[in-house]
Amino acid sequence: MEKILVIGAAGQLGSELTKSLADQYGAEQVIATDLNESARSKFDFCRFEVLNVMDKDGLRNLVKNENITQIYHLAAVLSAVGEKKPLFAWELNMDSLIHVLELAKEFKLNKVYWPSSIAVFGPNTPKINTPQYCVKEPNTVYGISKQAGERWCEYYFQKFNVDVRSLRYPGLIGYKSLPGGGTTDYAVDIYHKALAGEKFDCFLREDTSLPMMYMPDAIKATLDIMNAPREIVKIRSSYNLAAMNFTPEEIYQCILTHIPDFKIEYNPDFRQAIADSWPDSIDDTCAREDWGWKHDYDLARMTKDILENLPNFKF
Ligand code: AKB
Repeated sequence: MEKILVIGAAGQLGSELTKSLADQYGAEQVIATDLNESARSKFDFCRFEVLNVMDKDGLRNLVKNENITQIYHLAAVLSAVGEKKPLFAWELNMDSLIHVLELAKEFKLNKVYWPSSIAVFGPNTPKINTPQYCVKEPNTVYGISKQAGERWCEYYFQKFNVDVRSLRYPGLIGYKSLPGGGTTDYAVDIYHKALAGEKFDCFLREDTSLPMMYMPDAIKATLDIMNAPREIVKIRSSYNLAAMNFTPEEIYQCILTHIPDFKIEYNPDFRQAIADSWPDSIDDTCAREDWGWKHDYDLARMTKDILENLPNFKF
């Protein structure tokens, strides 16, 4: 029987993924962990433990004592915060991954999931329909850590037979938790401001196109790749993954069709340079062909869903 450990469970992805894992494997088979005790209230449906992923011994004890068979390692410092605290971001993102891969090797875990990002791409990457294999050269610490992490994942798979699987997420948009520290987060905040009847101050230029994905699609992709038979997961660094691309002006116009008096102002800050170094759109043919990836949500469908559901959601 599988026993699942989710690290960084209270984050934007983890909050929703942990529930799906509890639904799939049974609540008693899932342990959610996070740095902060205050996250406990989010996990009334499964066990919760406070865990600092940098606490190598604490992590090892949990894996050993609980007979963990799969780890979802979601803890990371994202792009915008990473630029403010580069050495901290590098240390946390890299050391924690190595701890997890080492434990997977030592305890012969069945599977490991680790998210990568479109941040692995950089200014010399082809911007339109960015291919799976191309020049990367990321210029953010977050991107550098994700690129190095991808190489480590492939290395542990090749050398030590660790079954690690990974996706290069685009900007993830969900309404069930607030994001923190990313460049694509504007596309979450904008819905909160629109529903609060406030003007939105956008930190990116109106014409900045970025790859994005609605959270239900991200959860589906994660479960699909983790449930896929080992032999069809051919890429062991990380798969390109795509759903939609839009600019701040396009998401604004889409919200306007529901909330006609919503106002926006553009005041680009340091995050513009980060966004400018990332692709406009992603070619995810490998994910579609290898394990049957298919997205459900475009901008219009996502916007309708968020505007209908966000007002009823309690944080
Ligand atoms: C960020 O903006 O840093 C993240 C990402 C694209 O990985 N959402």
